[in-house]
Amino acid sequence: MRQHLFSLWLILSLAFYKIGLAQPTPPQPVGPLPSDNQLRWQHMEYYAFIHFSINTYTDMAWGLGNEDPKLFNPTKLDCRQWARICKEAGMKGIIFTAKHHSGFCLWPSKYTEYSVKNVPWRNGKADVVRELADACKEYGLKFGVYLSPWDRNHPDYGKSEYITYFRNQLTELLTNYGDIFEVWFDGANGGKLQPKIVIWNDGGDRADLRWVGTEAGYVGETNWSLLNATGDVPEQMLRHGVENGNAWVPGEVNTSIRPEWFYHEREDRKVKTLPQLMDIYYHSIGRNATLLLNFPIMPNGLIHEKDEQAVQAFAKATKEAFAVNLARNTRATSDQIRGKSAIYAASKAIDGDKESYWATDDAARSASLTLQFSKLTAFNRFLVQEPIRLGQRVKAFTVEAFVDGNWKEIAKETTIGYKRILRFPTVEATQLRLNILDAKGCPLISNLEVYKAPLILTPPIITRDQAGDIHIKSGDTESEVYYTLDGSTPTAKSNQYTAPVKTSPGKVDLKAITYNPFTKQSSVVSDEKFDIARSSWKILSTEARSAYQALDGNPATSWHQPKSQAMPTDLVIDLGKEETLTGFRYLPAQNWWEEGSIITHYQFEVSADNQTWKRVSEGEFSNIKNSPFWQTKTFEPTKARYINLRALKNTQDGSASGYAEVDVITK
Ligand code: FUL
Repeated sequence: MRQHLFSLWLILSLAFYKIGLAQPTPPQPVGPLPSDNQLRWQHMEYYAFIHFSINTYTDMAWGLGNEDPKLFNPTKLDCRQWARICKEAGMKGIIFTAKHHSGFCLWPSKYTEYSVKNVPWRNGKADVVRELADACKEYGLKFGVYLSPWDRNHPDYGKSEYITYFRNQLTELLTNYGDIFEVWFDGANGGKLQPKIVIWNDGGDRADLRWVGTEAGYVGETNWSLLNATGDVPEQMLRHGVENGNAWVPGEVNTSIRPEWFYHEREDRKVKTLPQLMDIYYHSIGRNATLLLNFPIMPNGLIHEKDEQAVQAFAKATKEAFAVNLARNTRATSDQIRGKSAIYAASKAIDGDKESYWATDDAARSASLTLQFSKLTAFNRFLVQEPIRLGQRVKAFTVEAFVDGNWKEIAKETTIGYKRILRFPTVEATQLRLNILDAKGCPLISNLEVYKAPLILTPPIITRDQAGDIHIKSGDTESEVYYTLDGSTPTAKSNQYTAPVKTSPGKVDLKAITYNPFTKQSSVVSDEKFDIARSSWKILSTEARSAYQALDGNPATSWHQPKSQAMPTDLVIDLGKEETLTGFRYLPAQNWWEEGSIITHYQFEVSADNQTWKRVSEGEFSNIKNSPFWQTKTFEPTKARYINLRALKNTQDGSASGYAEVDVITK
């Protein structure tokens, strides 16, 4: 059969050659190239992470490995609920924490006693990995596993025997649960492989995709799917890839729908808002990466309804944003067409067929393509794709709109890759032009789309300064801000924010919205609960005025301990009067890598007289390096006037710990 096709091709080519209609040769790939598995994975675009383990029951970010298995008791476990939510949200698969750092296995592994087989729940007969694999099959989702190399329970961890244990576990997961599309080997605590690089195919001996160096939900605007896949990869390279890298290692953006990966009731008010999720979408899928969005499972075994609502709203909004492709009815032209052949015409970029593409001659490194609208058209989104099976090529491009008889630049960008989506203020134009300014080979474009997405108002940001005054910042210049202090939902009839709100020194619950008076549109509600004001607090352990940046309510400003100071370091504060304390909160310096580091291990002490101290809490701020968010620690109610947050260890030995904010929780 093959031979016949070949002969047919030969005869036809010769015939065309004779009559002068020879087709140009197809463009040569510009390597490195993705494998079929990597292409399949890239097309998935959006899939879920699920974090659930023994530490769900101890309210911790990382289990210690000594938690009693009896705690594991998901009385309402329903993996079909998880799968339904993911499916309805448009996700293509689920990756599950089969074993997190505690070492507790959610399947009855033959190789350890620390698993679901030793819990009273369901008489030790449960296998959560199985239930989820089955639910995924039922809902047509792909299934993947997270298997932590770091194991805080296993006595052999760190010894060579552990490798056998780990291999055995991996074999169990990869042989007993059907098709697995991705395996996550987390790099925490120096897991033996490259940090966060995941391997996902059936026999690959190298990493197939990469962590993007942050858990905050974005990858760099410049994002090459290439890396030099040897040795340690610095964070900057994870964020941007490497233009001339020697391997195809595309980025995967992983982030949680709440601040942390595991469920904490206190985060029920911190589920990401629609504008936050939309930003994540444009900063991941819109920047040549995939999006792995996490749901924490509650102790009862279910996804919280607020998380479900958030992900549904997100699905609805992306559907609305990309509902009508305005490029479809345009005329696409270019004066640079490979061999002047119809096969590579500009129209191939808007024909809806992702296999066909507009191509230029081999020598070209820059080229332009114009879309002509049939009438004046308003738009604010531009989507562009390269046929990456022939390599990622484009290094620089601009987008222009033809407005009132002139070309106006609306975007100037770098890489494209599998998919790039640009957001810009709405323009009204009769034409749009894509100018590729530089590329690693002749430019090829497989798809162009243009949209007018509905505007979504950004909710305001609420902070409270040391004096106790509340500041509210609108997310939108044309909009007004309204707020309430009585717990009710704000509307355009509530108090309008014009200047900082003076409050009494006690606790405050402030809710606010952004409101656009022209469109009468409101944002979702921002809700901040503040503890007592810090107006009479005094820092005793240092004379430095700048230390008060840790109390100024502004997460962007921070104070670092002096570099010369040896660990442990103290931050002693006089609260001004006796309070009944039930916990404390620490927000690490947000730019910590610039000036020093942040605390990973702490002690918290309280005193009535600044003489005799009592330790009320000590431990670790797990995962703080990758997720530098608010850390909350609670303890038995204690009366005290003085507090000391002592840093025992930080992210980088020998460097100064940084504090963006320190706060207390009172009864
Ligand atoms: C991190 C882990 O330490 C977190 O707990 C979480 O699993 C995240 C996805 O990766 O490195």
